[in-house]
Amino acid sequence: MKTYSIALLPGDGIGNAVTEAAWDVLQAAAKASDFALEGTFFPWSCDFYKQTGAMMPSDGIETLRRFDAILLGAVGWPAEVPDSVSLHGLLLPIRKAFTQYANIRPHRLLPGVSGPLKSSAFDIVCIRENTEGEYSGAGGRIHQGTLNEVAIETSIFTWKGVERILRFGFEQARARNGRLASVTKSNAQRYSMVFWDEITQMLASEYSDIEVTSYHVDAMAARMVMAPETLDVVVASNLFGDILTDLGAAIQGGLGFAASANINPDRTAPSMFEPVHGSAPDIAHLGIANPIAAIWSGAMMLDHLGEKSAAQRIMAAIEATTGAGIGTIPGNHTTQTITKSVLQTIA
Ligand code: GGG
Repeated sequence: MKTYSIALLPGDGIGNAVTEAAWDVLQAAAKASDFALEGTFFPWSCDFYKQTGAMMPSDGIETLRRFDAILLGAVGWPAEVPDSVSLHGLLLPIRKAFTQYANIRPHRLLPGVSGPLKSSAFDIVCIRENTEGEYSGAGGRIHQGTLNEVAIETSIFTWKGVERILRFGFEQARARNGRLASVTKSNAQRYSMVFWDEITQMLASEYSDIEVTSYHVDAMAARMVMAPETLDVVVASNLFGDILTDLGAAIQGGLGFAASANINPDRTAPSMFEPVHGSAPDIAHLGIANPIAAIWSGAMMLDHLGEKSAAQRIMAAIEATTGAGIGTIPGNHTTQTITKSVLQTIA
């Protein structure tokens, strides 16, 4: 029987409950489709940081490299570890080390979920650049703690990095409805974002079958609210993609429904799958975290591993669950009830 080895990193807060839920569903889908998933749990988190002084061991990246994929919950416990430490200590290094340069985030309404917009007929895939740009980590502070303090955070945009994410976006558009929206702020940011626009134009002539529109990020934010049905594939830098996909999550009913895949398209290292949401300390011990985003991310993992019918089986079970009104309104159902409903439909 084909067996996939999966690294499980639940992380912090609700990451634990939603990863457990997603793992139960993935196991059920694997069983129903005649393959196996072998999970190895890693306790790398803010708790781990408090015990060891690091978010993961020094050989953490090499340890993860041997897995077929990584399933991650959420990272962050700001009351005890600064978010800048936890994010740069676990999530961002994994994305960079494994060249997971494409972060895919689907935004559509699941059956039974009412979003906040009048328009419900949207189906957007945001492609967020995931390894450089504004989250490169290049910068520093001098004269810290004095009135002469200076802080610099430099965005890094490389030809290679920009071209490959745009190509990925063009290919996604080709596989979908043939429309690509490229997002920058090239009126204000006249170096990096003009560079991005120029590479978009260069590729547009190569992908003449794709309808390409360039938007400024502020205009895109408005469009995602006012006319989301006009969008198909949206490609953006690391920071802009991060922000726009929280907006995407909002229009699809909330962060409990927003799934994501950090993909290494060349398959030279494992890809990582995680819900868009964070650790949600405010509800972490209430048992009401919505596991649907994590389960959907798990379905994206199976799709990436080539187990398409198992992935579709999970999506059908999610849709049957929300279609029956389970998990559609925050706090109305427990994590356990929602998971049980998805599991019942898969079996
Ligand atoms: N689900 C992963 C998680 O904890 N996300 C919180 C977050 O702020 N992530 C930042 C990012 O996606 O770059």
